[in-house]
Amino acid sequence: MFKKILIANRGEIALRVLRACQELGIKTVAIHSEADESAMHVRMADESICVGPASAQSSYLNIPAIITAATLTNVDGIHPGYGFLSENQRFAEIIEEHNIKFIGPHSKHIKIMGNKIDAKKIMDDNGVPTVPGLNEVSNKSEIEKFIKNVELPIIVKAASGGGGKGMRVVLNHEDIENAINSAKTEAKKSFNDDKVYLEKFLTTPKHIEIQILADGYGNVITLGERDCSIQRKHQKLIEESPSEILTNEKRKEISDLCKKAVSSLGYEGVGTLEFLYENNKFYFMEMNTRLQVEHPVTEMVTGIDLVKQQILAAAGEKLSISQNNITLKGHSIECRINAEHSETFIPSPGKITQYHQPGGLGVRVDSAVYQGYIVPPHYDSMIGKLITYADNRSECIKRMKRALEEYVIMGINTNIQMHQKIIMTEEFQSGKYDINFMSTFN
Ligand code: MV4
Repeated sequence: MFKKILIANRGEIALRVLRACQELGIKTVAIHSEADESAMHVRMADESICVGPASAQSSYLNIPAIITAATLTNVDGIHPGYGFLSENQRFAEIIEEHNIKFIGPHSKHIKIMGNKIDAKKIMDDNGVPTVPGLNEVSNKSEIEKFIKNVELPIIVKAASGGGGKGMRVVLNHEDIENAINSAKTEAKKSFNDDKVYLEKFLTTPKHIEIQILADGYGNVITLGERDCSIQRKHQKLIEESPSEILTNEKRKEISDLCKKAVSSLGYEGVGTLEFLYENNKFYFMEMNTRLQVEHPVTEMVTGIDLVKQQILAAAGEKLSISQNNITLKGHSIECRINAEHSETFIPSPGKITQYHQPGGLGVRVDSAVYQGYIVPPHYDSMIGKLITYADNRSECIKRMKRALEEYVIMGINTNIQMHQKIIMTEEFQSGKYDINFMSTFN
């Protein structure tokens, strides 16, 4: 088992990992930027070390500084959290080269899934249904054939993409060439890789993802799904588990396919397979090789501590849970609390002058902020996650409504009111919303 882990992250996820380590009896090292000297993750860790100036590029993304910190503090593991270096193949490799365990999958699996074309090929080869697509866009007649087959609209995506960058929806024939070229230019600029591919554009899908957990002995389990369809500009806002619209048969069918594919890959650790879901069919899009922001809703309905399991698997332990032990019980919803203006969605950093967080049965707040804390302008605007749990969905929504009403954050703008409005809409209440929900919401 690990003796000491360095947490290469900040904010609520650094605390989440810290807490798992404390329960496992593992010492912790926090890294921080000059702007985060008084951050909660620094205060809660056993040791802390400054890795650079405020900008993420010179601190939380500064690989040499982080490796130096890890060497100086003599850690035997590094947890990357999400974002930052969590899906950086080179980071994982360098860590291993220093005889430190990267708490995540093998770097080769980060690499494969980092290329969305390769990821789709691998999943397709292993029986997972994928979005119909075309991977070679240099041949005009091949493109014509593809469109004839799937019909417009189509979407152009960057092979190294994610987060909506390098994506173009094509509605009309005459726009295809321009869309491919401008997607290529944007992809080159953003990812230094201008490779793009085409997919049939699904117009009203849900975004549903499957959580998996694997050890180094070929054991893989699935922990149900999360419905993440409430998103804006490719930022998720609300996630829930289970999805209201899935039957047990559909859930088991897709879970079994994911399990088989992940197992034949030899993948280790936690992972998420992202799907579009339309007309009762799943279409694989990409796989995330990290712990995700929305993991708590899965923890609430399975009763499993995903971060502890992730650390245990990375330590080389056999999975202590079998698929038979997994049952989805009750319902959980997560609202991402962002420091931003309610109308413009512009980030709203600054001092939190008053802070009261909700509590009570079935209410969980994963956050690293406190009264008097100054939200720095240098990083993501998410300042916390409000998660509720109840026996069923309708009770869970009522609990979320109550918890949002109880939440007091003064001094900065937040999206708490927006969440209150969203969860009271007929569409959200029915559970039948799709990825277009936010484009018509105001
Ligand atoms: C799609 C899609 C529909 N059809 N792919 C991929 C990355 C993720 N952040 C959004 N992605 C989408 N991929 C196919 N084949 C719909 C989305 C999508 C979306 C696309 C354009 C504009 C806004 C969107 C919001 C959510 C999802």
